[in-house]
Amino acid sequence: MADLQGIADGLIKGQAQVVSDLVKKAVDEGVGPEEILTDGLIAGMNIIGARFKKNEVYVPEVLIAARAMHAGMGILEPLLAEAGVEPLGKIAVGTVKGDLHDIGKNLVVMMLKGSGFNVDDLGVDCDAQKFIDAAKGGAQVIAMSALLTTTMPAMKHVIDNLQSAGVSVKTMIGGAPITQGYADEIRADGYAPDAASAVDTAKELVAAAC
Ligand code: B1M
Repeated sequence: MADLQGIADGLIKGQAQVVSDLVKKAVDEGVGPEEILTDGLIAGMNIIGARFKKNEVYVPEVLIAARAMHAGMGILEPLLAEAGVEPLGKIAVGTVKGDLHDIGKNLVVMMLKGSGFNVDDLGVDCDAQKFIDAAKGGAQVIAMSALLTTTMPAMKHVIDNLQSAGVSVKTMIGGAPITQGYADEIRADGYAPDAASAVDTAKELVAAAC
């Protein structure tokens, strides 16, 4: 029987091999990739996040847990992407300058790919020029992720720079400290609180861009 709690526990303990084996086993048993992601990997990472906040675990433990998360995500990514049929549009996704938190961004990328978008994953620590180049390269939507309150202003910087470069592109933002109010304040075209709703927002923005 699929052991989603075991996946969460393995992630909390930073046991990449255990996580990888249990994710493979759950897939083989026919559990949907989204269920494995939500009830196994994300459930475990949420607990690590809460413990990190209470200083019960520190950066090294969190990093090891993040590696275990990546090990599991590596197995799920092609399965989530399989659902895609023809590209719904082109979207460039990255974390903003100074922000190295890429787990949420990678989830957004996976969900977008899984929903049929052509995704240009720009990675982490992206400066404004990188987003501008992606827009000039044909992305219809620029999607930015930030996890730190200190890196949120970089989103406004990108939007201002896109405008002054005269590039016409839709922008969307997300990440734990981001709100709809902040999106409105910096004139982002869209905001999504999680990776699943990022897909809906991206669809709306692509439709509006056409
Ligand atoms: Co960092 N960190 N971290 N960290 N870290 C947080 C974010 C923090 C809240 C922890 C805390 O204090 N409680 C805190 C930020 C405080 C603040 O600014 N308010 C913090 C800090 C302070 C730091 C450092 C400064 C610590 C230090 O060095 N002293 C440092 C900064 C590094 C840097 O970026 N320059 C740092 C470092 C790290 C690690 C490297 C150790 C590691 C990152 C590993 C990695 O990503 N490869 C790490 C981690 C793992 C976390 C926590 C524990 C977990 C983040 C995570 O991956 N969550 C986090 C605490 C927490 O969140 N409880 C914390 C799971 C992930 C699925 O959620 O990314 O929110 P999230 O993504 C969600 C949504 O936000 C949304 O979709 C996802 C779910 O569906 N979403 C989008 C995200 N992007 C989106 C984009 C969209 C739409 C939706 O559209 C474009």
